Amino acid sequence: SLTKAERTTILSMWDKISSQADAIGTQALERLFASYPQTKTYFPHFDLHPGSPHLHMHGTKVVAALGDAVKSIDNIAGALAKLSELHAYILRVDPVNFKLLSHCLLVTVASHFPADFTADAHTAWDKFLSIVSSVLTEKYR
Ligand code: HNI
Repeated sequence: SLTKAERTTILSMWDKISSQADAIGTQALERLFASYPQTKTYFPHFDLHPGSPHLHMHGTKVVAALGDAVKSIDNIAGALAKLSELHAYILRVDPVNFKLLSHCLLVTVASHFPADFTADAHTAWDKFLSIVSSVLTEKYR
């Protein structure tokens, strides 16, 4: 679980990230679909071209959900319970894909805020995203 210092790092960077939620979410998805094209199979109903309205809408939703987790950093499982059911029972996303999206989110945040993205910040975000991913995939087990 996250240390107190890691929680502080995440909370302190969140304001900046959420002020660019649309750009960060959209770019993370663009990276996901460009780098790992197999992930596109979950979105047959979306226009996945870079900058498409679907990418903007979905990217904003994903970052908003991360914001829910940040706001309930001591109870991420509770904050994301409904999303966990959605991904497990309805969307049936293979858990490997969460590592891929987490990586793309990490790279996107790093590229937007290079000065904030110290080694410690990298560790904190990596842990945070892996907790979010385990919450969203725990219903599979
Ligand atoms: Ni995910 C829908 C958040 C990982 C495929 N996803 C959502 C929604 C949110 C969300 C929020 C919108 C729910 C709603 O409308 O009620 N997804 C997240 C988060 C992560 C994540 C926070 C991990 C950090 N999702 C993934 C991954 C995949 C994925 C790894 C597959 C590659 N998600 C989907 C699909 C939908 C979805 C598919 C439905 C899209 C739609 O609107 O039809």
